[in-house]
Amino acid sequence: MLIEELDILKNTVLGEIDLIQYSERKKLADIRVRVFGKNGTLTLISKGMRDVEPQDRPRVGALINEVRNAIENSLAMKENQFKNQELNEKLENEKIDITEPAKCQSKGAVHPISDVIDKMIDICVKMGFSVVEGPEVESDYYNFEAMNIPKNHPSRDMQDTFFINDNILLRSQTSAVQAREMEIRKPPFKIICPGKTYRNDSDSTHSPIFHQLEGLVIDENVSMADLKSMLTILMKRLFGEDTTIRFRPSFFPFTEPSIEVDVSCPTCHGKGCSLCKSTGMLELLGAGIVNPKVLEISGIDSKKYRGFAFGFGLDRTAMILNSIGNIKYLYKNDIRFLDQMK
Ligand code: FA5
Repeated sequence: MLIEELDILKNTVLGEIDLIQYSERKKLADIRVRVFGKNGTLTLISKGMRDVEPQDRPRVGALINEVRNAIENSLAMKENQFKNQELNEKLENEKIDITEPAKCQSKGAVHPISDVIDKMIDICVKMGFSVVEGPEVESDYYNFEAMNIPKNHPSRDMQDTFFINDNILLRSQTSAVQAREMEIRKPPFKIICPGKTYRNDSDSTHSPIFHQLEGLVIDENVSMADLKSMLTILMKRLFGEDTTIRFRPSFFPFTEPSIEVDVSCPTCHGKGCSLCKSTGMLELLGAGIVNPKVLEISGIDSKKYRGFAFGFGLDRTAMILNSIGNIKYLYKNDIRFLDQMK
């Protein structure tokens, strides 16, 4: 009876193993549990040995061993076969084509405004300037009053300012650092301050957020000639020796006399276009001899010291250097535009 059972078990299980395909390989583990597990068929048959007549036990025992070995071998062979198949499949899928060209990581580029700031700092530091920073959220005092622009002064209209409250604002000019530095430094000194500035302005050459670079030189004998020659050297180093530069008289309450400086238009190169409003030139900066009143407000002896100051528009400098026709491109974060800056 037991011998018959063992025979049937052996034949059915071996037949089953034989039919298992690679895609069903999990079935091998099921069979192992079903036959050799705690309550597996062969385990239970082995337990039944105690009911076998003693004279039959060696024969039945040998048969149990034979069936166990046959099933074990068949399982092991199939498992081995599937393992090899799995390995081959892996090797096939992970094949590396060493002749395939490498995938290059696309590299970013320095933003045109950061590039201009770096270039300006480099030129100015070589001229002996120190670089300082000032707060973008500024008090009315440093932005206006210390710059000789009292409350209700009409020149405040020229800088349409974002006020946070009556006394706090987003700085409309880096000139705010002038008074801060004059309060803490002893003349003579030369500083520049690059940074963000804010005004309620928007067209092809004006942006509500823009960048300026302030320069301030305080010494005993400084003149308009020093300012003009310093600016000429700076601009020629920046834009090239053959750049057309135009100095015009202007007005700022904190400089007297005051000038504005223009450079040939990046789009039409002086011929006249919509960007430069047909003038052929683009206004780049304001400058002048520091008004003695400003020196006095910040505690500097205006009888002994004089100074000159300038405030570059860095966005327009970037536009000129890269022939950019609209200031908005600098703030759009358009990869196609930024890619051209590499
Ligand atoms: C001033 O801001 C003065 N503080 C400059 C100055 C400093 C004069 C020291 C004398 C002594 P103005 O408002 O003209 O001046 O601005 C200076 C430059 O900033 C402009 O020539 C222009 O290049 C740039 N600029 C002004 N407003 C904007 C704007 N909304 N968007 C982009 N650039 C601007």
